[in-house]
Amino acid sequence: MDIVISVGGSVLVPELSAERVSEFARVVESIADDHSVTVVVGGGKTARDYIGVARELGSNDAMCDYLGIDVTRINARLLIAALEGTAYPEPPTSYREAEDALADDKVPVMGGTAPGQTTDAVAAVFSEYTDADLLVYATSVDGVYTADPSADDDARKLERLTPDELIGIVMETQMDAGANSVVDALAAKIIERSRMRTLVLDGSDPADIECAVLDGAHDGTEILP
Ligand code: U5P
Repeated sequence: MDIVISVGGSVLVPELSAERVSEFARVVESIADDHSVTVVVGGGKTARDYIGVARELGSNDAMCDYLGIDVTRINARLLIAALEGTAYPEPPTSYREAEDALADDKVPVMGGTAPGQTTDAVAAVFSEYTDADLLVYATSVDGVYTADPSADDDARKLERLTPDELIGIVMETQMDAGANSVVDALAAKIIERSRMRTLVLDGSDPADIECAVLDGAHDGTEILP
């Protein structure tokens, strides 16, 4: 299978720890033994901290986005370091470059590509571009809820939903730099048009990603047309 795994920055580096990044690398290597894998890494709290300061300094959203992209690539470099020769040595800055890395039998580990989106969209576009069989969002929440569970006591986790239903849920989310949503609105639109099989799951324990991909066992949300 061709698999794209989007790893939230807050999941890869809740705080900087070589042990944690190594655990993720082990899972990526295990999946890459039998599958073609691309990893897209987010910016996490560090990106949001930098964006917050830049905003205070008067930077506009696009400028903040560039700062966020730089942080996603720094996080990607940590995973590349842990993957040693398995990974392409640089975070690809374009989909074409990531595709070339795959053709070379390397695992591309990329961050952001362009302002106005998050790495959720990067993972969705690359999945579409390469006709991936499975797109996995390993996030800090354990699935897609009917509403924001931190704001709404009636929010329910969904085991399965259609891309159209996902769009309905995420369309309310703001698109400003550093925004947090289970999956950004652009990613949801791309998942819809490409009709891609997508999983959203809690990535706090990297072994859960391995189980989901290799055994199909997970407690998250499956998005199926
Ligand atoms: N970002 C972009 N374009 C990308 C990826 C990320 O502008 O292709 C910026 C956004 O401001 C985003 C931040 O909120 O970097 C951190 O990425 P993420 O952790 O939200 O995916």
